[in-house]
Amino acid sequence: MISRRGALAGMAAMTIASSSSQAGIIQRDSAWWQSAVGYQIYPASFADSNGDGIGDIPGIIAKLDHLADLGIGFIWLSPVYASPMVDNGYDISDYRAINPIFGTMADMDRLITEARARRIGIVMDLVVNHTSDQHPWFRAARADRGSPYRDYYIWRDQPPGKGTPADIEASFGGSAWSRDSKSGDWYFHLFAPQQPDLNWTNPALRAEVHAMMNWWLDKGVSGFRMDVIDLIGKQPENGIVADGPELHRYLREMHEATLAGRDAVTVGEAWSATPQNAPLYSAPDRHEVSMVFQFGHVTQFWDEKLGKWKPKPIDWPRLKSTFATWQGALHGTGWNSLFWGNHDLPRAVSRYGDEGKHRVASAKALATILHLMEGTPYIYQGEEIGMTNAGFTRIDQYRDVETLNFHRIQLAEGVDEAAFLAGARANSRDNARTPMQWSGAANAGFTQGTPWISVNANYPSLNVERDRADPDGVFQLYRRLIALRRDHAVIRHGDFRLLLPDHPALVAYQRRLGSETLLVIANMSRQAVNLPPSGISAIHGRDILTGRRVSMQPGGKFEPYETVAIWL
Ligand code: TEU
Ligand code: CA
Repeated sequence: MISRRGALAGMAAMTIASSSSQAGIIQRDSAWWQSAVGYQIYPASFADSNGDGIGDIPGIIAKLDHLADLGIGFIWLSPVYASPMVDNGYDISDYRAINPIFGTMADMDRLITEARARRIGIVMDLVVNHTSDQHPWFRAARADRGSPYRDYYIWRDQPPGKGTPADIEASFGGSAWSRDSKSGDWYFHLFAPQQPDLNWTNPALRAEVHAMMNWWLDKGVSGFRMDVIDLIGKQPENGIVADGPELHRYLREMHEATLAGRDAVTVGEAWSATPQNAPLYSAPDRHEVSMVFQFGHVTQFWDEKLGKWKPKPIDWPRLKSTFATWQGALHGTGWNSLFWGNHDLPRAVSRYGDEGKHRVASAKALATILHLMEGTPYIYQGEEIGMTNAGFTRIDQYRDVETLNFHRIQLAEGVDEAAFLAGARANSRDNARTPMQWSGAANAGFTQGTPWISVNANYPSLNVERDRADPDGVFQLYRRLIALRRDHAVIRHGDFRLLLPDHPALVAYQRRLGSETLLVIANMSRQAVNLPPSGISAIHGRDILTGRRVSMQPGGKFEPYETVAIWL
């Protein structure tokens, strides 16, 4: 077992990667990605270097010092590959080329090198559930029924209807089967029609994906975030989409062919993951992925019928219980990921905190309760300064294919436009895709040109320059949280006990490892609340994040979003 000042403290991905740690020590001696914090970059919205209004790789390179100061260990880079951009790069037409709007392969190589010089790894987005319909494989597949690439995709000669194969809906609306005008057959796509699904039952396709992954790993990337990886075992003919019977076999085969013997990090996006099956992905001795992104805490507040377009208010006792279940399920059996937001989700502070008067306090409280749990935390760009939802009020402000599709579909089904726009304002993916707010300069310092999507109007007061200058700002708090995780094994590996489970506003838990116990309490509401008479005894000590003295008896008062983290 490693000491409180972990042996790996301060070491970065690259240093450790070169010493290639063994799977056997992962549970207690931290793997580099168990002490590190990830940071997601959505390239189009991060930093524009050439004034075309779209963020790019040179823009990212120019901002690496900001991320190095924050202390992150790796960047999850959303897709920068060649793409017609129907789904902002999640529709790839060449896995080994960079989209010219983002830069060149030389820029990409420079990003890897410059990041490594700052001890930051680059984790690529691996989008292999589907390709773009412009990928040469799909072009060949539609041009010729006899092409070897035909079977890289999923076809049928009957229109969707009653009977077999089962009818399945696409995630972006409409049927998952579209008719190919060239061959006249129907092909399968779980997302947009321009994103045909790959046929993972085909071993040649799987081998191509493995070769491509090795090509990137050999270039020096530190791992992959695997887009909708729980869908690759689908069996449309049997109505099976997520978590298919061959899924884990494919993941083990992929690991064996690409990751084995390398010290990379992998995180599979798995909307279907449950506390029961999540350990199957990340148990170290199964050799599949390091961890999954699971969405229990997100989807539990979606409407049964209208889904994300009719979100429910956050119910903290339910949310706390979900976190506690996941903490327990993966402790010692696998590894968790921790996140509030990403490029598909609303801004954390808008969804779970207070984007108004208590914006800074609630952003800090959210950061604290998330980062002091067990797992690898991920920060979505802008979260480190408490950026808020877009605040769009008209459909023409949106760019996201999912939002635009569902606007059309739901209005046709009779949903009132104001109701849809209210849902989109709360939950559209574009909430997190407005440009990064760097400064109070024009366009928040994101671009010299016209941004591809509007900058949030609050940028003059909410930007990196201002927040970083504030010792009590959001950025400085994130910095401390990241450093604490690196330095304290109890944060990485301690067990988790939820306290005050039924309290409507206080989030309270204990982490314990050996003789060390950390107590975390946060008031996640806009009202002051009192510490209940039982459940937690008197709290005395120095807050590990602010250094202030805390001395409180049961009955003591917590101000809105006040947070305490102390050693017991
Ligand atoms: O997201 C998976 C996915 O299912 C989301 O589209 C999600 O269902 C939706 O936002 C919820 O309403 C991944 C990527 O993160 C996303 O950006 C891509 O659009 C999608 O896969 C297809 O590649
Ligand atoms: Ca640009």
